[in-house]
Amino acid sequence: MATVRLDQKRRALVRRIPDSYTKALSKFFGSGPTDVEKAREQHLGYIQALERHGVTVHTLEADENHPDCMFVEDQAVVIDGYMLLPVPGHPSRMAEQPPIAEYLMGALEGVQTCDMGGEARMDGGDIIRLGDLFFVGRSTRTNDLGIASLRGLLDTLGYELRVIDIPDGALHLTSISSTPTDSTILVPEGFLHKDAFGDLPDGCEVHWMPEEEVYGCNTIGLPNGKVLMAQGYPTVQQKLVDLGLEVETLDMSEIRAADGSLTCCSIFY
Ligand code: CIR
Repeated sequence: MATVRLDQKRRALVRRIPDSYTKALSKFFGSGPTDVEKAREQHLGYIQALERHGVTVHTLEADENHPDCMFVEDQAVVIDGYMLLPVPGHPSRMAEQPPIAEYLMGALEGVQTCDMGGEARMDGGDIIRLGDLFFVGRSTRTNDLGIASLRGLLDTLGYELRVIDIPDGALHLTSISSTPTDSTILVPEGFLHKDAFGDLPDGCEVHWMPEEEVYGCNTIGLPNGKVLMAQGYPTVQQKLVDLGLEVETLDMSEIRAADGSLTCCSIFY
């Protein structure tokens, strides 16, 4: 999850892939997963990579009634000891949340939870964090009422929130960007205006990548200069190396086939 700072990335929650995964939603990167066993192998590789880099991973059981249940990022937003439970933006994904919320409430001692209500909608995949600055995508999954809920929480915490309109060709803000460090945004050409992120704090920078490497722009930055990214995006990989980061690449083909990126598969808490 992209809503904790790098130094807070010690524990992550993931969820197993159900047999029904071949029915997962897919409209952007992929035309739907076809090989559930391969997806599970790739998911295991992802978990092992997190563990190798010192992250303690807890795995929830799959839910056969919810083909997209492994994309836990969308279901809970953890920020500095608070947890916002969004109403997910796609009707088929609404009932995925209870076991995730229950686990996080148990694991996060004293966590303050905020529920979303009424017509507010949000997928956690529409949020990225750059240090103390937050960005949210206004997308087919996240509406203005959802954004207002998030803003309420961030106002309480004293953090700024900026809204970015997600173009038709993308699912979430995290589908087209990430913050591999607390001062770096990666984003592909061709999706957002050059000034979409506004003026950034001193020392922070947006790095524009080739449009065809959009999927590679979703990365997971970890403490001690480590970063995970998908295999097959050489310009993004070289950029990360040039930034002094130690890159590990993962085969994500069957996750991508369901429009899932790396960050979608975990919640850091
Ligand atoms: C969906 O369409 O909801 C899933 N197939 C993919 C969700 C990806 N999640 C994310 O970008 N945070």
